[in-house]
Amino acid sequence: MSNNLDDYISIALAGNPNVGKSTIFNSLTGLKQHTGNWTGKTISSAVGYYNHNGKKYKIVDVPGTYSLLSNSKDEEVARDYICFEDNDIIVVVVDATAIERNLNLVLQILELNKKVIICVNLIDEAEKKKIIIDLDELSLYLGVPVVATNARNKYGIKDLKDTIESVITNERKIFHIKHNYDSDILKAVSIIESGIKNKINNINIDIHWLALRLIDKNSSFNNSLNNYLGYDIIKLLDKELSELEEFLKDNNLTYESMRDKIVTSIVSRSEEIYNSCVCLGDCCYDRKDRKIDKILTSKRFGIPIMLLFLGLIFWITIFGANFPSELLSKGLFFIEDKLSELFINIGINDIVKGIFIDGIYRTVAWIVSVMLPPMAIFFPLFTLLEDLGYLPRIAFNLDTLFKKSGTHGKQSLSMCMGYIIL
Ligand SMILES: Nc1nc2c(ncn2[C@@H]2O[C@H](COP(=O)(O)OP(=O)(O)OP(=O)(O)O)[C@@H](O)[C@H]2O)c(=O)[nH]1
Ligand SMILES: [Mg+2]
Repeated sequence: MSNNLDDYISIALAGNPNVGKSTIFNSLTGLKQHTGNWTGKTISSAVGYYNHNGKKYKIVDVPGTYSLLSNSKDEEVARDYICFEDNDIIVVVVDATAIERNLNLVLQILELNKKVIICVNLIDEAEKKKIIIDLDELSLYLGVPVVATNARNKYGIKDLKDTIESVITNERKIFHIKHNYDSDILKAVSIIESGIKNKINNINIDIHWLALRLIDKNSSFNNSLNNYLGYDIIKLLDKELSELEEFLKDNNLTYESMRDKIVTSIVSRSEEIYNSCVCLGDCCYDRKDRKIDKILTSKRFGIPIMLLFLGLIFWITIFGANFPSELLSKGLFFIEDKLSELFINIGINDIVKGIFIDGIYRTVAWIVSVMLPPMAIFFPLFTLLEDLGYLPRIAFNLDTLFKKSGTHGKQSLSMCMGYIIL
């Protein structure tokens, strides 16, 4: 391995404490970084190296942290490393059994607008607890690739290496999804953002993120930022910061209330994403149901799918009934012949025979052989649609149309049954 560190692609392995970062680090590098079942084992950043598909990677096991916004001294090292170190990619390790809590840090790291991959570790523990995570949906919400791992038995480690490579080579794109803050935050951010744009050139940090951090007025963060930049950005932005103070005063806001708004917004977004991507036990079926429902009742596909379903049922009913109808009529008319012979043999009067055999029996035989097979086919199929819950969707799809003639969408179902009976 060459010693020139410029040759290496640098990876920061970040995440909440005790989510398996060091175990992943060891699996990737073959090293033996200290792991154990208590939090805060990694207190300084360990560095390791590995090769993959001819490329050389340098990976840093960053100490665990819950937030980039905290004032805690313990978390400063991790925060500064994640925010200011010029890494090629950040792999955020999350605990599959505590996705919602872990998403807070994920969303904060995504705001940096850097290359990020989410590694959902402890997937085996999640399986045991019947926690089902829709990784594709999670990836869509976050705009970055999501890989599932069980670092203990190295499951998913190869996939993680491949995904890191595909993001580095831009084969997999990262979509920067801006977090939706309320108008007060956005106004405050825009004041600082315009100052940064006008006064500072060649800044290697996302300006929107930087403005968000500056309205937070976190002195520990500001010190680290000034160290990183090599000048006092607060002094440079004094005009904008006084404009911000005025804005806060005019709107009865404080730095604390702004900070609360930012944190609350991230927490509720985490909850929203968690509810859409993670489910316990059987609730996944509900989500699938909702997806199918959307298609079955959509303007575009609702009516064509309905016509297809009903067309198929009518076709099976009408053509499928021919064969049993024929069989039934043959059988019943064979019985009619036998009954006629019996009536003649025992010498029953022609009028009585006419009433019972040619009248009552023949009429019932016709009705049974013509109507029973289509009904025996149509009603079970219709019941099946009802059990699948499709009939209310048909009523919903046709409701607007039927309302035009002063009736209800449900009427379409009685019309379907009436058609078959006719
Ligand atoms: N079942 C299971 N256990 C895991 C997995 N990954 C890690 N562990 C275990 O989880 C515990 C914590 O793992 P660490 O790698 O030390 O976690 P960490 O994120 O480095 O923790 P800090 O350094 O304290 O932030 C250890 O006992 C690991 O063996 C996994 O995928 N499945
Ligand atoms: Mg560790």
